Amino acid sequence: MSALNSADTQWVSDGIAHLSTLVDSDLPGWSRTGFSEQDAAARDWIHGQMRALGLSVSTDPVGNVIGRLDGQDPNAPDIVIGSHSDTVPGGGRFDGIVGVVGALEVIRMLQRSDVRLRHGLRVVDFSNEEGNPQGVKLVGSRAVAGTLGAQALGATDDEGRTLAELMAAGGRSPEHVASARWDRRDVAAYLELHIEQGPHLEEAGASVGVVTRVCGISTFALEVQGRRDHAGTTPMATRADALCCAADAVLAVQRIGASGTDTVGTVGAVTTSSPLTNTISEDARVTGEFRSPDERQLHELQRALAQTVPELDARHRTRSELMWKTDVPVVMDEALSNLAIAAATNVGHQALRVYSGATHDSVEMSAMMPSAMIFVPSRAGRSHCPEEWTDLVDIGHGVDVLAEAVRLRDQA
Ligand code: HGY
Ligand code: MN
Ligand code: MN
Ligand code: MN
Repeated sequence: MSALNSADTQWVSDGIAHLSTLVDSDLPGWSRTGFSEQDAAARDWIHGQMRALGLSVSTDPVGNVIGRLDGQDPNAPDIVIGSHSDTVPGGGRFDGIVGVVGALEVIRMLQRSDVRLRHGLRVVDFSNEEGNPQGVKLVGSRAVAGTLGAQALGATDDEGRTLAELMAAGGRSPEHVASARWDRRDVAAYLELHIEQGPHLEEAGASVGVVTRVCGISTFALEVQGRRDHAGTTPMATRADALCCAADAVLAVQRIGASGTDTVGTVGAVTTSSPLTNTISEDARVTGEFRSPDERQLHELQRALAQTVPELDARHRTRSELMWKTDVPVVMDEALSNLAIAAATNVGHQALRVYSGATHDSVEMSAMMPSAMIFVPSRAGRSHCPEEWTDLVDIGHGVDVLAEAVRLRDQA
């Protein structure tokens, strides 16, 4: 049994509801993209909530909002909890947000229960976990881990705007990214509460999950070079139609993504510089990704697409170039995950071990300290869409487990 009283689910619900009003009404769903004015407003609100809870609060140069509750032992490294409050465009109300508001409620539970931790406790709302038009994910947690370098800050979108320019336009100071980096000697363990965003907990009837590993992601861009010709006069048998080659590549990604265990393949966009019906497309760009919880399988998927592209070029008389960026799967810390499972037991839940098909800030935190994740179910396994939903009672269970895991880790 835990020494902590249960989460105040009404307060958590009110917090989630308030954040769902800080969105871009021009976009569908609940949209609060990184470095937008809505993102800044949400981070200001979270900064204020942390201050109201008596935490020492700072917002770093990339927009991470960090609150800290002193521990009894000033020499003990901090325990870290948190997630992200930004969303994908057209996203939902719970992805990341449950972990941020839930972490604030953990502070309130400790205060209500008059429990004083030995370790300091940091609560973090990581900046821009979801990525941006420049294609860089986990921006805030990478800055904290020291892996947000010049190449990432210089990444450009289709109009040539860099990530650093996007950040500066959002009121951040990318030129000071180095000062966002934490010293790993100051932190002891990271615990993140997050919605599963998949179907496994709901299918198993489990109220709580503990994550074994976070999927690896291989992101690709396929540049296809065809030949510009007249659409009316060029025989079908002699064309070098870049868009037709791209279309075959899209279907190949779907086929290859379905070829392994727990593997997925997704195309985000197909673009061409000549979107004309009276001219055969001379170029096409296909962007997408493969994911797998298993690194060997992830490389298998990459190899399969790399082998398919020359066949497509032969069929369409095109020339293609395939470029990759791969983040390998990350295994969550075994001891901390076992502690999270014990915490779930203490508060009356049997946690199910599941892998995460989504990536998370815990990937970057894993490079700095032992990290573990607690999942709560997603209705119909849906996320990154307006239909994203998690019942408040499940969110409350997740917060109870997170709080108890903090208490257990503090005593470890
Ligand atoms: O892509 C992801 O899995 C994360 O939600 N950004
Ligand atoms: Mn998320
Ligand atoms: Mn997400
Ligand atoms: Mn994520």
